[in-house]
Amino acid sequence: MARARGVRLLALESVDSTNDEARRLIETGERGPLWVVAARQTGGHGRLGRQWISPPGNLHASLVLSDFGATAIAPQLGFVAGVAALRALRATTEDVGRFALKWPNDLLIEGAKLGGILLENVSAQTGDARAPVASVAIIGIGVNCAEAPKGLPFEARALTSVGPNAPDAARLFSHLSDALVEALDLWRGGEGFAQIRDEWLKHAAYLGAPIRVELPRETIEGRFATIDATGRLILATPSGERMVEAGDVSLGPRRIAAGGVA
Ligand code: BT5
Repeated sequence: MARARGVRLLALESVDSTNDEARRLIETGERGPLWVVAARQTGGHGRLGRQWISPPGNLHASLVLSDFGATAIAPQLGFVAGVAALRALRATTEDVGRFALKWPNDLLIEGAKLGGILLENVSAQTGDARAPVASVAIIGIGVNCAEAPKGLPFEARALTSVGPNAPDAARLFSHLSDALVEALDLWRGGEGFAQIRDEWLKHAAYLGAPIRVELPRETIEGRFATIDATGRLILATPSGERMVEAGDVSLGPRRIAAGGVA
């Protein structure tokens, strides 16, 4: 289906990062829709330049997408991708309850990190004097199909933990690429974000629960109330609602141990 819609595929054995390769292609004129997929990455990364451990057998894929709508709504694409990834995981594992989406960009399996989404935007020349610059999105998706790293500060898990019928990276990708076309159709350049948001919230980890959000300069605690019409996290705190654009979420308030904060 994705191919029928004109989505092309560049499949690589190894690359530093599919997002970085996508960026280089955009810089030389690529406008998508194009998937860049690699069997392994040597310099995969997450948000804020964090490392993304990318052993062979896992899924590493980035979609180059332009003409999706106004630049301001580009952050919504992370939620579109999350919904698509969740649909693909459920379809390929016939599993209904194990997977969850963790704000803003994590894929969870039974609470452990299974994958992540890295959304980046590149300003590109259009060659049109009336609108010379356009935003091209790179939607990067990594899923631990075969192997998950150990020794992280939180638990990571691989899809193989669902059993012998777990999809390999190729099968998951074929569902994911179709699911993303469908989710983009539902989103309709932002007009359908309410439906994407509803579906995202249906599978949201920690919704209604006490959480802790680490921001660059502070950590805030409160109840995860919802996400708003633009995808910001709304935290209910004793001093009122806080809207958070980006941060790292973990469950529960910091435990207060005798004698101080644990
Ligand atoms: C993410 O970042 O979760 C987004 C990851 C996106 C990866 C894809 S793969 C295809 C494309 N090309 C790229 O170069 N990137 C994208 P963030 O929320 O910042 O989480 C990063 C953190 O997750 C790291 O600091 C580690 O703690 C942890 N981590 C690293 N590798 C992991 C893995 N394979 N599985 C689970 N957690 C991992």
